[in-house]
Amino acid sequence: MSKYKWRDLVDINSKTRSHLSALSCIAHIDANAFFAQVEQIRCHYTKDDPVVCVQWSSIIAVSYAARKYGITRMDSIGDALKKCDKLVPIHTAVFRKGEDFWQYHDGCGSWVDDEDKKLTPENFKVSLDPYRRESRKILKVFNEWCDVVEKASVDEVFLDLGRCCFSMLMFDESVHSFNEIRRVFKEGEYDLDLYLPPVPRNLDIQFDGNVYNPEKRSLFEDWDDVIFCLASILTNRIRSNIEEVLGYTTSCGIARTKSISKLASNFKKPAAQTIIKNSCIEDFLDNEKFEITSFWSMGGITGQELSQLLNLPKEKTIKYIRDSWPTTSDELKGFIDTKLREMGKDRDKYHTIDETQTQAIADKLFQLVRGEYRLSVNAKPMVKSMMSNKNLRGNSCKNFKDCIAWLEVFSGELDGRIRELEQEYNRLFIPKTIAISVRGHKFQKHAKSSSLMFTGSHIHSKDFLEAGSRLTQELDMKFGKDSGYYPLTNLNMSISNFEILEKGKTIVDMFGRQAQVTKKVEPGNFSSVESVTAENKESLFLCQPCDLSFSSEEQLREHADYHYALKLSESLNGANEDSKNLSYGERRLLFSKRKRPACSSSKNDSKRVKSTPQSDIYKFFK
Ligand code: DCP
Ligand code: CA
Repeated sequence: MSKYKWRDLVDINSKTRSHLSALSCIAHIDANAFFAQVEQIRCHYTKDDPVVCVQWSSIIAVSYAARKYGITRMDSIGDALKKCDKLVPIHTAVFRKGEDFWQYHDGCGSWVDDEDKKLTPENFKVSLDPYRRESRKILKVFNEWCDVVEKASVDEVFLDLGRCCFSMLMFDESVHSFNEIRRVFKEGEYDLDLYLPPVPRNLDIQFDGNVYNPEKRSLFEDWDDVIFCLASILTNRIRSNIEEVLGYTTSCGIARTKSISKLASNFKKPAAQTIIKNSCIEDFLDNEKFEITSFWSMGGITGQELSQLLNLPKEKTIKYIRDSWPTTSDELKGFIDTKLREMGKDRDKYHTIDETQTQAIADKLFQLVRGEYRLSVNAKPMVKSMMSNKNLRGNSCKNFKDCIAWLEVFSGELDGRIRELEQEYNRLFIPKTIAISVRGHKFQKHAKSSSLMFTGSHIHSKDFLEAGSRLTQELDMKFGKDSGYYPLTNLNMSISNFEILEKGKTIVDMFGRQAQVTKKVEPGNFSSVESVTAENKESLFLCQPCDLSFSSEEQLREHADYHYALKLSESLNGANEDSKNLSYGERRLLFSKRKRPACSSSKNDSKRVKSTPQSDIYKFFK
């Protein structure tokens, strides 16, 4: 018999609960040497050409071909050229002081002898726009394959593969080994609290990638391994798709939590995937020289302070924590509380830990060291503000006129980033506030902000430039004569307080509570905007077929899960004409003679709903 229950399996099909299921399955996928790959592909080099991406004289990304020469990000471009004379350095795109657009200047850079071809920070500003563009293209491919994707940074994502694996296990006709569990599920002969049947022998599926398995455990001990195997097949397809369409290689980790999958994707690079079976988590954490500080979020000062507080040894800290506090996180919390109390006044030197957080810290640590720290895969929060910033060197900003030349650059960059957001979300983004901040050469800071006014349907770089120049002039008049002001050492422009206007017709509030959303509006006619504030937003969480409203997005999503489960059940058992899970089109297709009014509300039992099979729509849904 399996050690997992039907509930564990059914839960991985839920968008909200999958990460909490004992059968959860998460992938972390990270592009290899990302900026270097972008430049390699843009300039038509091959993967064997030792490309490095350069910013001024620093290397910011090293292709795997260049890594073979021992080149790292720590090397200056001069040092790297000494290690490999065939090196292909490519500078990032740059804005020129006084221009509001970025450009590549291929063949130019600090390593070129010709003085006219050097790109200097005095006259240029780096643009990362090309990498964000490529990142968006990659993200689009992920979204085509998986409906729970979190963009973790410019070149990495987490995927919650629960739903995809569930559907491969139950419905994928190219997978043959699971007839029995499919039959039981299809006929509804299961109880959520019962254990799953044993995994069939002689499975006809194989892991794609490297299964981390130093102890030579059986590959398919239980259903978790089956799920991970299906996941590995899927991520291999997704990654191949990205490589075919866009050219980028990636590395992938598959495990039951985000933190373990991230360690796994980093384990073997480039173009590889590593699977950490649940039974191998401790082997992986203990044998591969990971420390508590290896976990994302534990790398900085938090990890250091915790190491001191818990008197951790120099090595094998993960195992040490697991063995020292073996049963519950309460023991760990007790230990931390006692230590903090004992420390008395000295406690102030711990910046990241105070007694209100010890429960949360203890829980997190206790779970992390066991590969049980379960975070959900979430869409990234909406940006709340944007900044274009320049650290200024020497005399590159010695008067008001120079400031305006940099403001041109900032306006162009912010304009480009607003356009990016608009494309990504198919909305109009209108920042309502603009701020300018400066740092003089004696490092005093001054800032000024105002509301942003503009005419026309879109906000443009000239609007940023106008408003920014006004603020900069005010600062100049007030402080410009001070001895510590010019030349400035930093200047930046930021925009915030976005109003987000819908262009399309969808009424779904895609941003949750994070931003103010304004419904349907014609560009140019902002006065008739209907604002949806937190108070009246409740009506947005509406299930139209049921005519039920919910007080939170979370509740609505759970309700949607119920619909999904019902739909799945009906797809297997046949649907009633009054099913609220059929769209108008599906209903017409299946029951075309009579029309029905919108469904009435019914009691929803979270268990399987019995429905009289009226029409076998199994095939239809598939
Ligand atoms: N980056 C940067 N400066 C840093 C770290 C990263 O400019 N100190 C940029 C360049 C990288 C990109 O971010 O290409 C992604 O960072 P990663 O840490 O993922 O590194 P790479 O993708 O370059 O390499 P790897 O294959 O090891 O992931
Ligand atoms: Ca990377």
